[in-house]
Amino acid sequence: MSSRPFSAFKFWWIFLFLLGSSGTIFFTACSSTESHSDTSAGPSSVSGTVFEVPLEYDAGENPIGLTLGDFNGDNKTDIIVTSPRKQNGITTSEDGTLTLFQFNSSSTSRFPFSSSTITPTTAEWRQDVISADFTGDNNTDLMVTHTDQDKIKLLRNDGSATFTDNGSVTVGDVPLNLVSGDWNSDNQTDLAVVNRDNSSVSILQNSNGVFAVTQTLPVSEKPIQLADGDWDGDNDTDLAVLSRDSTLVQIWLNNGSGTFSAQSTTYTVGSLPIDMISGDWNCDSKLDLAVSNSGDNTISLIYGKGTGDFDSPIIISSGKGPGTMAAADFDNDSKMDFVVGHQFLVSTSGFSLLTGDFSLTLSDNTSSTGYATPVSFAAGLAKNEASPAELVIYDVDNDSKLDVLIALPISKKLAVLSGKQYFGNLSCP
Ligand SMILES: [Ca+2]
Ligand SMILES: [Ca+2]
Ligand SMILES: [Ca+2]
Ligand SMILES: [Ca+2]
Repeated sequence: MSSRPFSAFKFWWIFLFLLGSSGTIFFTACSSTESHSDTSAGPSSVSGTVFEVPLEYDAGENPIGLTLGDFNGDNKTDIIVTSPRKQNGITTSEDGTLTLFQFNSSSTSRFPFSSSTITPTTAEWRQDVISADFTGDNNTDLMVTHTDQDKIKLLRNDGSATFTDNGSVTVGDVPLNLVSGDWNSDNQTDLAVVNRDNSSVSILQNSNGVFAVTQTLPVSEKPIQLADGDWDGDNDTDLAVLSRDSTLVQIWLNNGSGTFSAQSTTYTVGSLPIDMISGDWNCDSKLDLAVSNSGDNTISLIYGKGTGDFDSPIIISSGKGPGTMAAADFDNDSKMDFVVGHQFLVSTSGFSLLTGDFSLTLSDNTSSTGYATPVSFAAGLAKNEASPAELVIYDVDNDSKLDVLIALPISKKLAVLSGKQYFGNLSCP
């Protein structure tokens, strides 16, 4: 265990700001002491013509993670929000509560879901959560990181969105981020997890729902995010690793049987990178990468050549403090657009408050970078509490317009922003 296992990005804890003579104490939450822009201007408050005013739903004590899946077998997508920590005054305690938003076919709401709380048998710090059928029974299970114990845990779904503990596997030091994929093409869903504090990635293979570490990749300093995709077009799934302190993306290619080898070329991103996603930004059938750089308010776009090599990163501007990001083609020009969550401190008259917003960056063929200036929107109703921890683009209300789901830990809400303008696509045509 690290002596400071909880200081990673997305690790929310209480933070207090003492106000001079008034003696008032303001509490807010912070994901990292070192990654926030400071500004005197507050967040955007306009939804305008692009999104409806946010709808908000209670989502646990400290909602920071979102995962989508059909958890009750009705072929409709449900939403799970994870709350790793409870915040009581200036202390925090392990939580691990999951809030299930189950699709309700009889609802005519813009958010046709019914919520319920899934409380763990034992309170656990579940930092990251992903969903897939890990046991081969066609039910969508959950895999969580039990970060303070250096473990990952399978929560097995019985098919009715009831989850039972199916055992843990020890991985590296401070596991932060999970991805799943079939590394060895045996039709069982395998895992990779990034371990921040011993700078490694654990590769785990699945045998009928039982996971074992089969390889440990030594990676650059302080890895925080993983992305997967077939970078070299040989029909097996490869990995990319984002390391915060070295500001590097490293590429690891799969030999086809689930053993990964590092490519010698690495890609330098901006300062204090937070998130990395993969997708085909220019719809040329070659997978690309994007990294949010919170320290310099930019996004690095790294276009794939389809050979396992990538072009030198192209930098586009973002709003203040870019963090969580997602991509979709909102305006149907076969170029992916980016939705980015921003976190930043606002400092006025003696105190600072962590706040945020989100932005939409549309593709623009007339721009030298291929992208227009980002447009910012409020992420929640209480604008000084609306600091996005994670966001997902999805057509929540099934009107073919892309919507945005945002986890807001300070306000303890799931925000839903229904799209008004763009009939988009989540992927290339
Ligand atoms: Ca490959
Ligand atoms: Ca591409
Ligand atoms: Ca577009
Ligand atoms: Ca919609």
